[in-house]
Amino acid sequence: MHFKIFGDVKSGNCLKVKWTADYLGLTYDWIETDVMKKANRTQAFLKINPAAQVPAVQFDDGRVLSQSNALITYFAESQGSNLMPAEAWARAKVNQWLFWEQYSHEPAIAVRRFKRAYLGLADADLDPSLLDKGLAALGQMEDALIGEDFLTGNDFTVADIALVAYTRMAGDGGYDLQSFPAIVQWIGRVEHELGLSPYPGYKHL
Ligand SMILES: N[C@@H](CCC(=O)N[C@@H](CS)C(=O)NCC(=O)O)C(=O)O
Repeated sequence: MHFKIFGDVKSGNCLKVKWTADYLGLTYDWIETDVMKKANRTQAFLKINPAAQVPAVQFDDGRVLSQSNALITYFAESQGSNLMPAEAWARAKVNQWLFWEQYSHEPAIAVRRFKRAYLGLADADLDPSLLDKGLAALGQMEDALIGEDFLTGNDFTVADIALVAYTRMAGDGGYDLQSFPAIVQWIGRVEHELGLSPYPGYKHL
């Protein structure tokens, strides 16, 4: 299969898709779509994704799929990869993390990062609930990772890819990862699996 990924390199949601495709050895063209420059609002892009969001993937046969976690799950399943386990309970536990990421993690950690790093807002001008919600999410991850290699146990899955995307960037959002040692070690393991260098911080992207 061959496809185009419309993505913004600053976006964890987009990088999840790139990393999964790279891990699986898929071939694609990356179409940089800078949301700060409103490249997601052009008529051409809105025909691809009327929701005006990246990531979006257009396959060579014209089919389009969006939503980062739907994309990484599709890539894994279509390739028969253990990144999405076949056994029902194991799949359910991966899905548990994927749904949780989109409701309880990304809306706090990614949003606080975006407001601080890209909109340049001061901490005093940010909704305090973003910090509380993000810290609660990190606390849940820390508890789950103590004594475990990966989020669902011994196996590396799309749950780890989805969660590492914004967790490794959490410092940009003003979250101190040093308070979460099991997360820090897990980030290193996931970066190793994906062949990534440590995240340099948004200023060095
Ligand atoms: N739930 C979506 C979220 C996608 C999303 O929020 N994309 C952002 C970049 S990270 C975007 O395109 N923002 C532009 C906009 O909404 O105008 C996913 O996981 O793919």
